[in-house]
Amino acid sequence: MIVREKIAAQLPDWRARIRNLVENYGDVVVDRVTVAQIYGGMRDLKSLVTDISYVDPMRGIILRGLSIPDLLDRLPKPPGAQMPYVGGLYYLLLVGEVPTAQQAEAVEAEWAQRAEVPAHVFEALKAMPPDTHPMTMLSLAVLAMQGSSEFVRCYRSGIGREEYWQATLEDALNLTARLPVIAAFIYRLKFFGETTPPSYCAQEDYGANFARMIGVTDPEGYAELSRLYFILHADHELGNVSAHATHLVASTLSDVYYAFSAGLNGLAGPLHGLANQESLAWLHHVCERFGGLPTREQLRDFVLDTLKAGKVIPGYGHAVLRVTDPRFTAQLEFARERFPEAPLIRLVELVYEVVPQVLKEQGKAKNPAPNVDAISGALQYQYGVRPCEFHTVLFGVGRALGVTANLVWARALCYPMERPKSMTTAMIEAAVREARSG
Ligand code: CMX
Repeated sequence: MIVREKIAAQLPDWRARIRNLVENYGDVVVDRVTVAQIYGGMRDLKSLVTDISYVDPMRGIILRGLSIPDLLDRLPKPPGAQMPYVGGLYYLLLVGEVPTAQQAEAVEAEWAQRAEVPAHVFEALKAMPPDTHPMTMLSLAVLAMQGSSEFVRCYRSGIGREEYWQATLEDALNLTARLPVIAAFIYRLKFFGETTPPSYCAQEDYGANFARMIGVTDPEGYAELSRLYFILHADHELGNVSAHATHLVASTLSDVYYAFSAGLNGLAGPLHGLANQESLAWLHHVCERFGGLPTREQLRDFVLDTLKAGKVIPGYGHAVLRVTDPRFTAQLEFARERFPEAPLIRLVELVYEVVPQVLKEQGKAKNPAPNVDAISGALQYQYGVRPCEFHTVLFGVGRALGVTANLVWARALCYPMERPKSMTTAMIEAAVREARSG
């Protein structure tokens, strides 16, 4: 398989670079830790490594050296499509090179061969109470596939540590192939009571398959959105909760299924992926309150009311970014082109005009600009995928691409188990006293 050969060819050099750093420069200090960072959720604490993506606070996500606009421009596209193959993005993340159309199609073909979901997964989902949240269903479905882990099988058979990544790649390809089928099934089951599993078609790419399986009235348009959506949500370096939780769990040599299920549980929090659900619900509240589009003044008052109630404005702010998220901009451009008159998209634009100003005046949020979640739900709504509780599942399907690419490389480079050290408050107070007296 092309991806495996490409990674194998790069490994000796990567391993030598890391060995050189650790053996010859292991005592070089690259960052320091402040008391504020220890108590403040480790913001900006540089203690993780990934060569797959980097969030530049002023430019946004850079994936294998490419910004979002570059990525959308340079990745190969299915014939007649505006948005690239998702398989091309996965190739880029895994291999580190922009693929040719043939290479992107090779990944798409791998997915088509691997998309069959074990029947017990659908049965497990059907057995859940009808009010189960779709993210619980997705996490459960991923965990339910753990028994099929190729890594576990190979580990038990006694393969060497340096070979672990190959079995992890198998799991990664199987998981990412099956996720669109599972997500579409969750949607059809939860919101329409349909119990027949959808099937993946080898003649269609990842985005088109998802559009057909989920069942929307404009599958061609929605296939474009799906490609864009999965690409934009794939990766955001290693420190975000879903990526880090996945990485942390996998660092114990647990497999892709255990690890990604953990990552999904982190994604399901309202400060992270669930913000897309919260954001659309918040936009609906605005419309309900004002019977449609509010004036700027009305919207400003509504924003202030939200803040006074001690709530955040979902879809705004970011732990690393200090500008408008390019993933927001890419979706806004898509929406402007396709739905210029849609009231919900006009509301998204109005919110974009009003909220940053209010957050700036309030002076708390370090970044008052929108993130990826400020528009993604509104776009889904335009295509008829309306229940906002479902939207974080879509984030999860996209996020799997980035976190599994990271897991393959973490295994390939034999990164160790994570085990940071904690301190007591008394120790930190003592450290402060010592620093002051010195
Ligand atoms: N609305 C209101 N207040 C906000 C805010 C927002 N959108 N964003 C930040 N703030 C507040 C924080 O709650 C914090 O207040 P306290 O000091 O009272 O705790 C203060 O501003 C400083 O926060 P920060 O350093 O700017 O941001 P953090 O790194 O702590 O948090 C994030 C980042 C994303 C959790 C935060 O901006 C937020 O809650 N945004 C809304 C939820 C959201 O959109 N999350 C999705 C992020 C993208 C993703 O992961 O999918």
